[in-house]
Amino acid sequence: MPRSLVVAAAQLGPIARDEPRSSAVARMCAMMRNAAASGAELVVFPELALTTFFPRWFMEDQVEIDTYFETEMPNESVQPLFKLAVELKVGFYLGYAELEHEEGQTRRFNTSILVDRLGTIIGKYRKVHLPGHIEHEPWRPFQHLEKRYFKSGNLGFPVFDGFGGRMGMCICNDRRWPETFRVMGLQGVEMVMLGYNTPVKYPPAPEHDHLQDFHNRLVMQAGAYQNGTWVVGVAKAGREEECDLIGGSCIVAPTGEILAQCGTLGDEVITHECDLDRCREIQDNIFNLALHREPESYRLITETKGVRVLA
Ligand code: CDV
Repeated sequence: MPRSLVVAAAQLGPIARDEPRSSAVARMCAMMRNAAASGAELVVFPELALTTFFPRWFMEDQVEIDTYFETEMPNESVQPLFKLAVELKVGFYLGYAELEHEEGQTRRFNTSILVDRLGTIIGKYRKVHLPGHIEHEPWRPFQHLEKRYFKSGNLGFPVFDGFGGRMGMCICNDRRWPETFRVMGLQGVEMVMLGYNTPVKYPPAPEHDHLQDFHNRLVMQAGAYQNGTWVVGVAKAGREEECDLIGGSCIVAPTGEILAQCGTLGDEVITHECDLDRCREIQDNIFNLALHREPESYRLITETKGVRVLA
């Protein structure tokens, strides 16, 4: 008997700056219904799915900044999504901005949660790789201030038992780093869910703008294959407040093949029946980590942050 999991990638089109959370949640509920009608047991939504991608604006007023954050989860705004999930018996991955009071400090993270089919939060991840800059850089056509508004995640890359398999999460820029997938691969991950907001334009290197979709697929397919895991990557797409975001949400097999992909830049649901046992094809063979890895030769990876010329 294959260990089958029908997963849905629920891509969101743009969310306006003044669009209330109730509207974003209603759009996600509609997609969840659609996914459930196609047999989905798990729905993956994008990064920062409740609001517009606010790090594109420089803000100094902390009260204004905090309007984009959630102080508890679930809360009143997202309650309809949790309620519907229980009704439909569908789990979900959701990205949001988290404001947390911990150890006497207020901290802000770019977070995702995994909710099971009973509406219980069974996993939390906080984005580790924060792209962009801290200060206002007026030369840019739009800002990318994740380093200003968030702290780097303090939970590592945990993997959770759920949906009949080993489930992992990461967020947007994390997918570009092989370390992200390998740390989860070393915990036997079988499905990595990730949401992203990726502008078509990358102002520091505009010569790469035409490669954005290619790089998106490249890193997700490599992460899947090199760790023998399913990858479900989900965009917030389209023209959001004058900023074009790529789409290309997709479901990638452990072989690195894309088996389903969105074709629009709007709200769109795709599904695929994933056999989690297919991870064995890769994890027991070409990437049998226990058999073939040579960690002694990789010590530099954890000893050094930047480039160190050895000789
Ligand atoms: N939200 C992101 O993390 N976006 C980055 C962009 C800025 C390069 C990404 O890696 O897609």
